[in-house]
Amino acid sequence: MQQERLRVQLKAQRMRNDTIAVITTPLGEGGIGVIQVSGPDALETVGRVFRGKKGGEDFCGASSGELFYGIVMAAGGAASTPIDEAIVCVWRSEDSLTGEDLVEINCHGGPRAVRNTLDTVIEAGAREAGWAEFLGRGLRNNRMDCVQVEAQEALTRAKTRLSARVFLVQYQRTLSQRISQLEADIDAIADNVHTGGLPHKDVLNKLALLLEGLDELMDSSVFGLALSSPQRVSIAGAPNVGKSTLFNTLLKEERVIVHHLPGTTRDYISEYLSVRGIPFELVDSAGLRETHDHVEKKGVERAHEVHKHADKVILMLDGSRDLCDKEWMSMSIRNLGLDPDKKQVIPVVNKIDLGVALDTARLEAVFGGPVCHISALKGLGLESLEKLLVREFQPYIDYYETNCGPKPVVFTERQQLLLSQARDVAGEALGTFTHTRALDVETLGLVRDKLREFRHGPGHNVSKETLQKVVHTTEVKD
Ligand SMILES: Nc1nc2c(ncn2[C@@H]2O[C@H](COP(=O)(O)OP(=O)(O)OP(=O)(O)O)[C@@H](O)[C@H]2O)c(=O)[nH]1
Ligand SMILES: [Mg+2]
Repeated sequence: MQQERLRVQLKAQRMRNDTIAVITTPLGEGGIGVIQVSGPDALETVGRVFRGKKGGEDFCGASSGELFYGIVMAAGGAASTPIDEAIVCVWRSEDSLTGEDLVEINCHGGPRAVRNTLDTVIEAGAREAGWAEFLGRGLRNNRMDCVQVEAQEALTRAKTRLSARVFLVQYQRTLSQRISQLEADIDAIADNVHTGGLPHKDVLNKLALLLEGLDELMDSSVFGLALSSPQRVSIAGAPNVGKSTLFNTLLKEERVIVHHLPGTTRDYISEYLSVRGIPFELVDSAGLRETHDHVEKKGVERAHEVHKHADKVILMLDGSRDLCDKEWMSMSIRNLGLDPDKKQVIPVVNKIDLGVALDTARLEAVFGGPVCHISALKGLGLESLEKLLVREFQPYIDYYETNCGPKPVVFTERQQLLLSQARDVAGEALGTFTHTRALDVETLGLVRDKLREFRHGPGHNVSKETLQKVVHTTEVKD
């Protein structure tokens, strides 16, 4: 048992220090594919299979940023066959993303060409690894912290120009710096408690400021999470009110079938949509009604499920006619099977181009908020609908649109959870201090620990579990 554990430990240690090769571009058809080779023997490994066009270059003695143009040859001596042409760039450990010697091979794109080059590098001595392990080395060697790794991952999945911008700003350490500033503030308070240098009023002020800082970051998470995990918006309503027409109009394409006969849409369909830079997943589904048609019935059941799990629901009505008493009776968030506490319902009156016969004042009273008036067919009133969709993000959109400089934004659930824990403990410390005038340094230390974990992961070392929490795209290999 003990021997087995030792064997696993030794293997893990060996893997931590060996030379790895990773394909860092998507395996699809494209002009260029990139393979990164990182580790103590990166230059020697690539040097075994790469021949510079000029010949005689000192590849292994290259310095950071040097570029070489040449051929990747099959491993196995001078008579070996060419595998691909490539431009190779060298980064020495002090300048590289991983904190190790790094060779970047830019070969021809396309799954086969890239795979051939990777296989050659592996035959020359590197071990194939995933992106997570590659980034993990950067984490372990303090080239990046967890927040930067998360930002880099979020950047690869960014759906809108705004999200790419916000993630880049966080990758450039804006959020990390704000967190370390809060950590330093905590240290300063704790130091003053030890030396007894600060009057009670000043400590109180500093604690309140700390809490304010944490709250401000917490507020940003609504915006950041909407960018990293797009909210689901479903369009609900009776058949024929114009749901599919709105779906097409918002997407600016004839994506789904529109017809004057009620009961046209059966399956649900979703597409990504950007509203003022906020990505949403928009869903169209069957119109809600009692029906004996078996297929339509299935569609209605699915539609109910979609609305139940959506983050926001656009509840659409046909404004060109009023509802009958029975319909008004069923017109409430609960009767529609929606949870009033969990989601935002946006009532929308459609077909205003035909004149409004619906009692919209009564509708406003039922939902206790503004009602949107639109014509999905003529494209009228869509701005007000879009405004309502992004209203809770508006201050952040305005901030980023007016180029006011970098702003820290919390953008993953891991970050949000740690921050809310830090905030709760800080609130406790403030409460105790206000009542007892004694500062519990241990409690303050807990806040600091949560913030450290925010930047560096649990235990401040990079375990497989940490990586898996931080990087979702690639499975972390043992
Ligand atoms: N005049 C007018 N007609 C509209 C408007 N929006 C939709 N329509 C028409 O209403 C009819 C139904 O539109 P759909 O978009 O298919 O309605 P739906 O709610 O998806 O219907 P189901 O799929 O059956 O649930 C079509 O003839 C549309 O052209 C509008 O704003 N004004
Ligand atoms: Mg439809």
